[in-house]
Amino acid sequence: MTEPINVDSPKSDSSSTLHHCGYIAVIGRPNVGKSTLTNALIGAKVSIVSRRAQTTRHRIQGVLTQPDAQFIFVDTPGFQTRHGGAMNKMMNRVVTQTLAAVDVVLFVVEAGKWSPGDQQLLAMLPDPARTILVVSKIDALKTRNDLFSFVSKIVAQYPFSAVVPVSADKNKQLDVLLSEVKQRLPLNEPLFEADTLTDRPVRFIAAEYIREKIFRLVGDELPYACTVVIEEWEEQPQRVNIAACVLVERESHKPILLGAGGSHMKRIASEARHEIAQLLDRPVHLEVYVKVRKGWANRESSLRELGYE
Ligand SMILES: Nc1nc2c(ncn2[C@@H]2O[C@H](COP(=O)(O)OP(=O)(O)OP(=O)(O)O)[C@@H](O)[C@H]2O)c(=O)[nH]1
Ligand SMILES: [Mg+2]
Repeated sequence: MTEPINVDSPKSDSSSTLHHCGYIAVIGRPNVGKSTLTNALIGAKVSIVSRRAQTTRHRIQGVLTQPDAQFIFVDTPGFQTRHGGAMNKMMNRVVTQTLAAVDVVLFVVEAGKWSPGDQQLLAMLPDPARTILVVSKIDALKTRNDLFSFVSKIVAQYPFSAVVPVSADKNKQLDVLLSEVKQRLPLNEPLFEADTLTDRPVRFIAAEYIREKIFRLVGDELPYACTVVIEEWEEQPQRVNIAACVLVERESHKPILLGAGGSHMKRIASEARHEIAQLLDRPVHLEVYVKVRKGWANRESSLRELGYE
């Protein structure tokens, strides 16, 4: 399938000499590929990715600027209702607030994998005229034959204004998606400088890169018990010195995160340092400590203090 399935596409763009600019929410249940898609659309890694559900915890804007349009994608945490707790409530709140505040909504579902979580989100979608169904990970499908029936069942329940199957990994159909989005963006002057990639400061992205390595390299529940705080950031002409602290919830988490002889933590720090150096385009000295802060994820007040919304 190479063409988008247009249910009710707007007329061809007669205002192409005018400038489009607006906010586009990227929403979906956990793990459907929202952050991978956001990064692929803007061509930079502003949002971290892992094979675990609920990797993204914040609203993160990724900005793409073209001569006649500025796309401000808003990556969001995966919406879920299975687990309670202050952190999950906060993450879901980010999704509902984002939905109410954007010009276009990309509802991302994984090709061939419809679940009750998708069904719940479908019921929360706003105005169909500004909502696009994005079917992700089409490269992972064994056969494309099932895609049409998968999509038919979804569009029977909600009148999406367009349907675009994509592969963010293989860069498939992202240009088609951008063109569908652009037609739905309001006419506005750009809000960001042309070279801006995100609304988040580099310190935030650096802390996220460290958290990503924890999500990728440490098993089980531990990643969910961790958050990363940048404690020092010293810019020197030749390099940047960074000290970061990983907060864990219990004393027993510490040795698991460190690994035998500190081996886990060495690998986490080394992979993160490499990636932060690429981001800053300068050598980086990175030290990572581990501290216990009991119940940091279960109190609204400590979440806010740690930079969660
Ligand atoms: N085959 C394939 N895998 C993908 C694609 N996009 C994402 N993935 C994989 O899907 C998993 C989840 O990707 P994320 O981008 O972190 O998903 P997410 O929706 O942001 O997840 P949360 O933030 O946890 O809600 C990772 O293992 C990705 O590598 C794709 O286009 N093709
Ligand atoms: Mg994500």
